[in-house]
Amino acid sequence: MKSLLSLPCRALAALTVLALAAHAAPAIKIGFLVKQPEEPWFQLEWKFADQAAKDLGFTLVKIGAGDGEKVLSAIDNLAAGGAQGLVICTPDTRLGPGIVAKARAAGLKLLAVDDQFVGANGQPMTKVHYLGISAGKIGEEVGKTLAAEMKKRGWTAADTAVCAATFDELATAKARTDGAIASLKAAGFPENRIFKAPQRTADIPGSFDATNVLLTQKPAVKHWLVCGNNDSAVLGAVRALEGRGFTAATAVGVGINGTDCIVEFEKAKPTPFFGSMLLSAKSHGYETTKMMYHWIKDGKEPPLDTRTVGVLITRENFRQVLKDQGIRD
Ligand code: FCA
Repeated sequence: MKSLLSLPCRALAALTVLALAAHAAPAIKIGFLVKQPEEPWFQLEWKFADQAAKDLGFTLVKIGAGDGEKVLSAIDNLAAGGAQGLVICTPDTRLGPGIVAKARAAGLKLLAVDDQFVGANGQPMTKVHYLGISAGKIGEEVGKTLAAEMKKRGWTAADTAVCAATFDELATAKARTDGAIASLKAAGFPENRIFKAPQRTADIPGSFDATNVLLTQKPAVKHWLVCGNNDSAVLGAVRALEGRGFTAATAVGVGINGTDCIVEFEKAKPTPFFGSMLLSAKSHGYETTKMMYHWIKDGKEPPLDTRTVGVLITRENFRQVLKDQGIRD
């Protein structure tokens, strides 16, 4: 169909659009990349980031990237698409220097969430803006809870052992299980009855496999206390324990995240998954993207290092706490 606009008219319209575009502030676009999009924790971070995008009026680009190659190409795509910032939980913290270089070249502001970048010297990259959890303290709370539950049940140290499903290559994960072990020891639990089950992958199958190896090695233990990096770690361990006949009456596990264990709490019959330290997905999703938005829009730089806390949830209180935190209606 022939255009109704005459040529000069069309040229004028195009010029007007150009003039308007030159005056309007560029639309703000922020990427939010996570390492394990299948984990409910990350889905909730995204949900809160979406809420910030809606409230503040920016565009959010959600990207799941499980390896370095995907991360680097995601940064290229974001830059090509006009994004100005990236909030990222990297699949491998040692990619830190590469991500920083790539983001700088692409003109993207960068904020690491959950997992802090690690430099070539193996140390945390403290100059990259970061929001994460107070991992050691939250781990200590896990250990205290386990010690208290053991006492409540009247279990003796001779009959009880600790299974720590560990993922030590990730600093925040190591700090969590180290914290749990430290507070169990401080509560008087014998060190020689604390066993690590090192996970090959930081997910439920990784912990299931690692725990099964430990349970095969320690068939005489009557009661198990379980800690791990996150809910997935404890869920995998709990599934392995159940496979060997352990129940809520003979094993107790406490996770971290509080978001990946809801289905577990909703089961009619209690399982050995006793509780979880609920983290603030809202801070990690809403606040991070809000900080990034103001950094881009107003030049307001976020704090270099922000740490968030956790609160214990169990079958008894999870519904109320999730409601209070705006996670559930
Ligand atoms: C890490 C873990 C996640 C979550 C987050 C806060 O990235 O892998 O499960 O605990 O820290």
